[in-house]
Amino acid sequence: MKWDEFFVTGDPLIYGADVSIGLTVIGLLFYLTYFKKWQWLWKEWLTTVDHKKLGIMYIASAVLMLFRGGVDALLMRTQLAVPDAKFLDAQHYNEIFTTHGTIMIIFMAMPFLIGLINVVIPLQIGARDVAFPYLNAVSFWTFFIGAMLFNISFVIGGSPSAGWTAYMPLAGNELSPGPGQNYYLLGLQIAGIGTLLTGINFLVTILKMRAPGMTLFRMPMFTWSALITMVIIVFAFPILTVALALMTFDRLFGAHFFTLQGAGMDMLWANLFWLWGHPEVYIVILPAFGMFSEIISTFARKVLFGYKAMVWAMVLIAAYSFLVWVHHFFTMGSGAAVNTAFSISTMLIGIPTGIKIFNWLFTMYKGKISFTTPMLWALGFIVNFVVGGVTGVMLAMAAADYQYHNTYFLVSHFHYVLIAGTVFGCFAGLVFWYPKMFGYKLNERIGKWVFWLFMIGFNVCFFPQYFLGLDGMPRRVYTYSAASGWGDLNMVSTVGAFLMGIGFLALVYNIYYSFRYSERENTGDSWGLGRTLEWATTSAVPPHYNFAVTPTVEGLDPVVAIRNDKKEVTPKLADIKPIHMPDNSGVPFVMASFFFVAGFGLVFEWYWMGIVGLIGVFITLIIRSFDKNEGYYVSVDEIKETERITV
Ligand code: HEM
Ligand SMILES: [Cu+2]
Repeated sequence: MKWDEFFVTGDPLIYGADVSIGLTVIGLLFYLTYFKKWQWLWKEWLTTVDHKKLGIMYIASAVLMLFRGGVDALLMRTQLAVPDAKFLDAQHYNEIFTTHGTIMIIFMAMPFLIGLINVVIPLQIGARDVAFPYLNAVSFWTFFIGAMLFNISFVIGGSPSAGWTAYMPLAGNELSPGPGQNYYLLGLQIAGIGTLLTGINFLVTILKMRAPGMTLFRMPMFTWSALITMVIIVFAFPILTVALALMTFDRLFGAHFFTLQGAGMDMLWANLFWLWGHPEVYIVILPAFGMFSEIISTFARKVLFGYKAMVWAMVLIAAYSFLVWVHHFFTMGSGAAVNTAFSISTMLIGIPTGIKIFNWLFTMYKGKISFTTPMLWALGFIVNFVVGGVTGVMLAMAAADYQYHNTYFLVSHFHYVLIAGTVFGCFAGLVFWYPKMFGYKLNERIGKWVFWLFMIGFNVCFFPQYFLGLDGMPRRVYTYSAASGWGDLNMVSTVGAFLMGIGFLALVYNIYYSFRYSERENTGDSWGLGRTLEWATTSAVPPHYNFAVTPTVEGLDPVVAIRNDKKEVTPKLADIKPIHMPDNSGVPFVMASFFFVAGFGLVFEWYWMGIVGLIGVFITLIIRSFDKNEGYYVSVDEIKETERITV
């Protein structure tokens, strides 16, 4: 391979990216060295096993990925703003919609939610940490390294361009030669290991580590949503793992699982992909449902309406999510009987989803509502998500789907559910729990600007796309003719997209502004309305052991009971006992780095490098299994010291 094949060349946009990546790296190295931050970085972050810090790193990475995916989106919208535009060529456009979709789902939405789950769930169930803190660090680093591997594709070797769905035979060697598609396979594979481990870890954490008294039906709704999501992950991700491995064999070793020759079956990929892919869309929506439940009941100052119905609705959604995958390819020849069955199963999902919507509405009914930023996101969610859900049911009618399929109508549907559901949820959760993570709130006034810019921008961007779709504009085309008459609505849509971009910048500015100017808090219940245990820690930012004394739970919404009875939250000194905590470890970071080496080697089919990387991974596994370290105890004196400072 020659150097000019190794580095992507020939495009001014890419050279711009090269320069800015170079400058950022130099800037970071300089900052870390000049301010002597290396040791801090290693000790506090790279080797941490604390769920709160890992959560914060997940969220920070997700925001970075939101930026990358967002730039992709704006590039596409710029190209589509006017007919016959020449801003991007067809190949470049294909690459951008592929990386956009993949990054947003796998490296933005999921990590954002998993980050919030990491920060909040152990606190919400009154646990010290997750069941397997070390494994949690492995999860984070494999996700992060997988994301980085995927992300460098656009400057080194070239991006994948077969769509986030990577349909065969398009994604095969003949039609997608070169390293691009390999990046997709290996980036997702490595990150997927992390996700699967997260699934197992939180499943055990939620089932086994709840505070005394917290029965299953006393769990906060966010915890329920996380539990059910983890079950979906544990069943769905192995399918992706296997499918990716098979396609890797096809591309690297000339196997014929999905190829057109050699008795391969291209539709097998489509089935495996969506057998994972549809549950995946529920993996990224259920935690958002959970967060909105908490936020709505908090700011309406009311017990969540229909708690049990909410739980069973999520259980049903999770079960159905494995029974509907064929609705993604009604048009690919399954026949009337199969289509009918999947059409019905898909529509059934609307029932539990509708139940949840009504429960949120009834929770607010006659409530004394505070219109804080998290609550605004929740209200925006309810209105817009219904639009997404209803158009989903329209798509579920197999016969009608022949019209909508692969048009902008579909594009609009899934953005209405993914943005108004998942992204609004992530923003709501971020604002809601920000004081728990950092000890101060995000500025509410700027926060409301973010909400309105983003909400209005979102509707301006995506609502016209329903009509473009009905008018026949196909998705994944890089341009269209003036004669099509699609120019005006496309221009409107692009304006909306840039409004959302401004909304995102306002969010980033808010993070900076609040860091500088927000009032620091020392109460554990920052909003004054908290209901669940994370608001019962004595300080705004919980110490690494979370609770000085493990709380006992007597019903739903324990913090409301504490507030109403004016009970003392401060732990009684006599109850404090030494606390067992795990030690930090650098092994997960090193293991993930070896995964990167292995992945990079396989992407370029440099097998020696792949083998070196995998041997490295294996050695880190061995090292870990001989590690006799059993953690340490936080002494009673130290706990007293910490609690006195923060109370
Ligand atoms: C009321 C519930 C829903 C129904 C009935 C529904 C139905 C459908 C149908 C039938 C399709 C395929 C249409 C086609 O390709 O022609 C589809 C696509 C899609 N849906 Fe939904 N959906 C629902 C909720 C959701 C949710 C909650 C999410 C994610 C948070 C979601 C994300 C997506 C995505 C990403 C695609 C298309 C992916 C692609 O082809 O690239 N949907 N939906
Ligand atoms: Cu689906």
